[in-house]
Amino acid sequence: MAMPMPTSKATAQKDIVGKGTVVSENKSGGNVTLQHEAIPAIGWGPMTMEFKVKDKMLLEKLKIGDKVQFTLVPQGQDYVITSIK
Ligand SMILES: [Cu+2]
Repeated sequence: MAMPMPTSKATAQKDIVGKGTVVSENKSGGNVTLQHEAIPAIGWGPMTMEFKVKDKMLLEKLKIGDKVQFTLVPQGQDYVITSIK
C-alpha cells in the first residue's frame, strides 16, 4: 500500500497507541469491543468501548480475551483502529 509522506499542512498526526483486551468482536460488521487501558494521548481513562476498524481484515486473527496493542486515528467524531495485534 502506498504511504504518501505527510505534507506540511494539518494532517501530520502522531499515532495514538493503546493497549487492551478483546471483549467481543464483530468481524462482518468491522467492530471490536475492547477493554482498554488509559490513553493519555487523547485524555481517556481506562474503559470498555466499541471501536470501528479501518479494515475488517484486522479482525481476522482476533479472539475474545486476546491482549492487544492498537493504533487509533481520528475520523470525524470518532476514532478508528488502523492496526491491532
Ligand atoms: Cu475508550
